[in-house]
Amino acid sequence: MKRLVILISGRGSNMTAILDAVGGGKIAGEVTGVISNRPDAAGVAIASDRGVATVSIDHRAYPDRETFEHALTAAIDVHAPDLIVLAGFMRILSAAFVDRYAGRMINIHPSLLPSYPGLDTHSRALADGVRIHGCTVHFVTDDVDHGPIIAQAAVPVRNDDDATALAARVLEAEHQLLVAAVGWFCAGRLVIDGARVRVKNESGDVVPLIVPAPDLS
Ligand code: NHR
Ligand code: GAR
Repeated sequence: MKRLVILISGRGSNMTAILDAVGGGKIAGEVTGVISNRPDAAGVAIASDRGVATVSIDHRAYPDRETFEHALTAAIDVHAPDLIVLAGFMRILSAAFVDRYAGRMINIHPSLLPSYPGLDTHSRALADGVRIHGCTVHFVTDDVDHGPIIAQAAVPVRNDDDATALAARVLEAEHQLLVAAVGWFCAGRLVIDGARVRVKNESGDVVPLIVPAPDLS
């Protein structure tokens, strides 16, 4: 069983999707801890209700990123995780931090990277008038939102979409995509090959996911 630590900042719906998939035996792993940089994050209560160890490390209580990350590293390392999942985690991480966990930290990002890195992805996609939007799971590197891409899911942009409606459609895709990617990692199927990621034993489950999605189980 792979040991997973999930980092969150808010609602925790992606975290919950992982907990559900672990509970349902779809991921060969266990979530040993959930860490939030916001003590009031709704996801913290959800995780602790489910019996997962939670820690809040409020970045505002630290003088700089370095001391915050020092505390974060300590909280992560007690779990000796095989994989760290950024699931709606909103703090940029330094090169030193990222290097420590190279090849074992992934992020779910709400756009089809390399389009729309950073924040406010849905409003920016609508402002540009794109007709296809989506989400990406990638390995975390120093170059924010530019690490090797593991998987992507596309959703249509509809005429009457506002950012809220579009975000909701993307979020559904995120939950499916993140569970698939974490499942592949835990099954030892991901190989980083330069800028690309190969999924070993690629079959029908490794299609560019269009929502409504094929069954990934
Ligand atoms: N860190 C590194 N080094 N590399 C990545 O790829 C990272 C990362 C940290 C977070 C998630 C990312 C996203 O999916 C992520 C990827 C926050 C910001 C940001 O600007 C940017 C990208 C992401 C997350 N954060 C502000 C900051 O100053 C704070 C914003 C806030 O607190 O609301 O850190 O989009
Ligand atoms: C998700 O849409 C995730 O992709 C996004 O925040 C949301 C968190 O929702 N992440 C970022 O924007 C990272 N900057 P959740 O807490 O319900 O999983």
